This record gives sequence, C-alpha cells and structure tokens, in this order.
Amino acid sequence: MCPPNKKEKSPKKVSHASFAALLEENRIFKPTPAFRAQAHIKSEEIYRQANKDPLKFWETQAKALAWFKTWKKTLIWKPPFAQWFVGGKLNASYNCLDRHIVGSNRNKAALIWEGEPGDSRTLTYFDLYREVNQLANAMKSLRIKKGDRVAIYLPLIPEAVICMLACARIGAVHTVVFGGFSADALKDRINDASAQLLITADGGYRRGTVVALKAAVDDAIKQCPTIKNVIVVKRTGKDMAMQPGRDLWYHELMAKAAAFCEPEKMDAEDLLFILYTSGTTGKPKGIIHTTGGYMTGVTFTTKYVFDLKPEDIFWCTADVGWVTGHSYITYGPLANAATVVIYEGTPDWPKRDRFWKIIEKYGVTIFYTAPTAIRTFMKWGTQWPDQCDLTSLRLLGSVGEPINPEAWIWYYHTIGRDRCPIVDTWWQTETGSILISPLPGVSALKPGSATKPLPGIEAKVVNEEGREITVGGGYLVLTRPWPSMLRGIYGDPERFQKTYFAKWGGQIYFTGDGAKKDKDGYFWLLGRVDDIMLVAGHNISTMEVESSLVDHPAVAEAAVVGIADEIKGQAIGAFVTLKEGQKPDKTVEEVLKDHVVHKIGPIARPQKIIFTHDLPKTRSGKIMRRLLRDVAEGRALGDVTTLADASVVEALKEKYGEEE
Ligand code: 7RM
Repeated sequence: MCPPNKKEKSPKKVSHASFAALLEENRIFKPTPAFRAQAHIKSEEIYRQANKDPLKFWETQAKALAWFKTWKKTLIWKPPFAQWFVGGKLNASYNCLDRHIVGSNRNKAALIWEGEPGDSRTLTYFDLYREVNQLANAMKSLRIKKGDRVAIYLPLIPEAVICMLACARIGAVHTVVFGGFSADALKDRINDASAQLLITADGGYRRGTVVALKAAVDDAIKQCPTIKNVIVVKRTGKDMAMQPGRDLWYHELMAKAAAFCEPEKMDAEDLLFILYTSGTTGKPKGIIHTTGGYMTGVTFTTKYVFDLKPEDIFWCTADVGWVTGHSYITYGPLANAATVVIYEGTPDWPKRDRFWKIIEKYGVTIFYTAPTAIRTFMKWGTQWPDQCDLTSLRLLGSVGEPINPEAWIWYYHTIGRDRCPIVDTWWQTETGSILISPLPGVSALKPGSATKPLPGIEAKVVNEEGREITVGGGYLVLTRPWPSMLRGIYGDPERFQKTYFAKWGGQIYFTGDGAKKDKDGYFWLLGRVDDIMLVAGHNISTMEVESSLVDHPAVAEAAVVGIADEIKGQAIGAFVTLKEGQKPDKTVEEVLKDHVVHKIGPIARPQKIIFTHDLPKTRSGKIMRRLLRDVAEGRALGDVTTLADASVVEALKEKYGEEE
C-alpha cells in the first residue's frame, strides 16, 4: 500500500526521531557485521594485491569475461593513448547474453521494465537474447556492418537496451542520444558521428504526456546527410508520418529477421560506443570507449561496488542516454547476469511515491540514484517513502554530484532505514566505470565522501604545479591508466590530449574536478574546478557553501556561484530553493547567511541570496552554475542546449533583474 491516504493505516511505522542524532559532524558508518559477513569483499587485502601488481589485478578482472581469444599484452601505454588486453578478442553482447543462456540463467529475468502509464514487461535472458539476435540481423539487412555508427534516440523502454546490444553484436558503434534532447542536439551528434542508421520510437511517456520523438527526428534528419534509414519502435501508437523508403517499423523488421546472428569477434580495442558530453565550449565531445577494457571495468565494479548477488534486483534510475545507464543498466549488470529494473517516466507520476512503489512492487534490493533526486525527495517529505515497504533494499548508491551530508543521512535513514550501506560513486563519462567509491563490505563510510580509489586505481590530489597534496585541497588527477578509460574524443585526438593530459607533462589525467583529502586519506569531491570561487584570496568551493545551506532545515536545494566583485575578486551569490511550506523573506535570508558563517566562516558569507522554485539543471540533473553566473553577472546566456527546462533561467533572469 503506497499512497499517503489518511483513511488507510500505514503498514510500516517509521520513526524519524533519530535523524538529528545521525547528523553529527564526522560520523563514521562501519559495515554492519551482517553485511560484511555476506559481502563479496570482506577485507582490505584486495587493495594491497592490486597495488602490488596493478596489471595482474586487471588481468584477473578481465578473466571474468568470456574471450574468444586471450590477449597478448595487458597494456600498451603511450600517453595519452592506452591499449588494454592487446590482441584479445571478445564480444560485449556475447558476454551479456550468450554465456548466460546456456545455464540456469536462461529463464532468469534480465530486464524488468515499467512504463510510465503503468504497463510493464519482463524479458528473460533468453527473451533478450532472441530480440538482440533478430535486431542484429535486421540491421545487417540494412547493410550496417562492423565499424558503422548507429544513433539511438529512444525513451527508456527495453528496445533501448536491445538496440545497444544488437549494435555490439555486429560490431556497429552505437551513440545513444538521450530522448529528452532537442532535434538540434540530435542533429549535431548524428553529424559528428556520421551515423548511417537512427533508431527511434513514435514517442514515449513523460509526466503523463507523449513526447513526440519522431517529430524531432524528422526535423533533425533534414540536415543529416549520412542517415540512410530510420527504424521506428511503436511505443505509443500515436499518429506520425513514416517516410517511405527511409523509415521502417521495428516490429516489421523483427518479424522477418532470423533468430540467430553470429556475434562479431571484436578486437579488445575495437570501438564499442561513442557517447557525447557537452563540453564547456558547446561543441559536443564524442567520448569513445572500446570493448575489452570498458567491459572489464564495468563488470568488475558492478559486482564489487554493488556487492551484486544472483538474487539481487538492481535498479539504477539513470537513463541509458547517460554513461551511468550504459555502464550500470546495460553492460555491467547484464555481463554479471543480474536482474535489472528500468522505468520509463518521472518520479512524481502519477504521484510522488512512484519510485518507492516500484521498489515495493519488484522487491528492489539495490537502488542507485543521484543526489539531485534525493534532494527532491527530501523536499517532498518523508510521507511518500514512509508508506511503502522498502524492506527489500540492502544497498544504496549515489552518483552524479557530490552528495551533501544532509542528503546522505536522509537517504541512509529514510530510504535505507539505517540498515543499508551507501556507495557514493565518483566517476565520469570519460572514466567509463566507477573509480572512487567504497567497497560496502569493507569501507567505513563518511557522509559526503566518496571514500577512496578502488583497487587498481591511483588517484591523487595535486596543486597547480602537479605536486601531491596528501592532506588538503587541490586538483583531482588519475596517475595510472585504467582499463575502462576513454580512448579519445571522436575525430579529435588533439582536443583529447589538450583537455585531459596537457596540464602536467602529458602522463597525468586531469579530471576537471577539485577534491580534498583528509587525514585518513578519504577523498571529498568539490565539484568542477571551473566552479571554485576565489573570494578575497581564499579558494571556496561552491559545493561547500551549498552543502552548508542545505544543512539548514528550511532549505531543499542550493546553487552557489562566484559573482565578479571589485573588492573581493569574487563575492558569493546563492540561489536557494526552500522546502515545501517555507516562505522566503528577509529574515530567512539573514538566517541562512548566518548559518553559512557558522558552518564555514565569515569569508563564506553569501552576499546575496535569491529564492527560486527551481534551479537550472542539465537533463541528467547536474546544476548548471555557468548559467547562474551568466544570470548573476547580467550577461547573455551561454549554451543552453543541454538545459532541462529553459523557463527556469528565464524566470531567474527576470527575478534577478527586479532585485538589482
Ligand atoms: C557518472 C557521471 C562527471 C562529473 C564528475 C564530477 C561529478 C559524478 C560524483 C561526482 C562528486 C560523485 N558522469 N560527479 N559522480 N561528484 N561525487 N559521486 O556523472 O560525465 O556525467 O559527470 O560528475 O564532477 O567529473 S558525467
């Protein structure tokens, strides 16, 4: 029973009295004996092993995959270019499907899909295998072959996963474009990749309405000369135009397709996919990942970071359009023969309990989401999760941004009911898989810290000169190659070198993030270095000020930016969303400013607080501080193509203008 309904008795009484007690400064959460006892990794020995011989460690991890041919050399490292498992042959779709359908996993649920309107489908490993084989054959019939690029522009329906795996099966390179992106963004990505085929749908559901994907496609393709065909999945049944000769129905192609398609024997270094991230300049960067190293990284981390067991029901709430979906919906979990939940829609449809209802309905055991979602749930209040049965959960994950301690504790307490370890996983599209994260059976957790680099990974915090800072803040770098690292930017090796390897002599990968290391060697991520402010000679991270604001009970979310200031260099501006029922006024503003001073010090006192109902975010939920700086400094807005809701900044601009 889920919806908060006064007449019904809530099935679970949840006490939130201990919440404040949990939120003491510097609290450490050790793995419970019960969790540790059942965990894959119970001791720190694995860190020592990996450190002693990293290549041997990665070889062991690579052996968890099925190879058609083993590699000759584990690593060739000519910075910035790495080759892993050189000479090895494998296929990603074979690893996610074929090897599971010969044993007891044949009839195990691979995908449990829930559509937003409430429809659902479960595909077993055998079902998924059959669909992928057929689609692979259908693509071949359209003359798609190894190395060709295929764009995928779909809602979160099983076909999104099927398409990725079908590409992998025949060696075509997929580039998934998030279904919420505009026609323009789609066009740029298709053209940069010179994709020949596009797979889309007649629409998808989002917050109760149909998103007309095909209309955006028709618009985009006018300017995409390389596209020869469009495959259209029938999802909504709504009317739309099919262009004869170019557009083909997915179900019609599938009906004609043969049941088996031989998986292509891919070289370990053959491309698996291109995934675009929005660079700061606006020109999208096509991050490229290859087969052997990427599969090794995601397979390893899915099993050990999430402590994945055969009976788990794993739900990563990301869209497959983001790297999180690539690595922790499709490739990592399926390579491990996991059961994966995917959900098409938004968390507030039809009501604000939809996520908790899904957990209850399917008995989700591992739940992986983003801090922005967690803060939204905090804003909505505990009544929604409280009336759902969340007892199936045993592990929680966070990704995408630093998670502020307040949100961490809320997540731990309200969702995990003080029983579930939280893995705060730091990684990037570029890193392919999780690099800094707890191992839940081993690591003592500190709310707000992603803890330490995983075994096999070497991360450091360095200063401007590249010298290591053992305790204190600086730039986060990776000082050793790792298997799932990006192999470049599609078509632009120079930009690859410049963006990631130019700052310190060519061997060191610069993440673009700032981080702090504490005396226990824990890493505290501070956000993008471009966002770090210089206030009267002091470096202050926007994240720290935001975290102190969100720490106040009235605040749901905050975004902080540095505003050019003649005297201080930069002054602090804060955009604040209050919790529901809280009224913004001058008193609250002063209280919040004082709160920041109390938490961090007078240097961090915001000069100005702007109250807002919403913050400008990317489609994947990251706050776009760059746009807030534009607003705060009265400039024209920069690139807004990746913004989730354009009206949010427009409203802020008006508001800011009025208060000036
Ligand atoms: C997986 C993903 C990458 C950027 C990264 C960070 C930020 C991601 C965390 C985090 C603090 C985390 N890929 N980031 N995870 N910051 N703690 N656990 O998000 O390419 O879209 O973004 O996201 O700034 O550089 S991404």
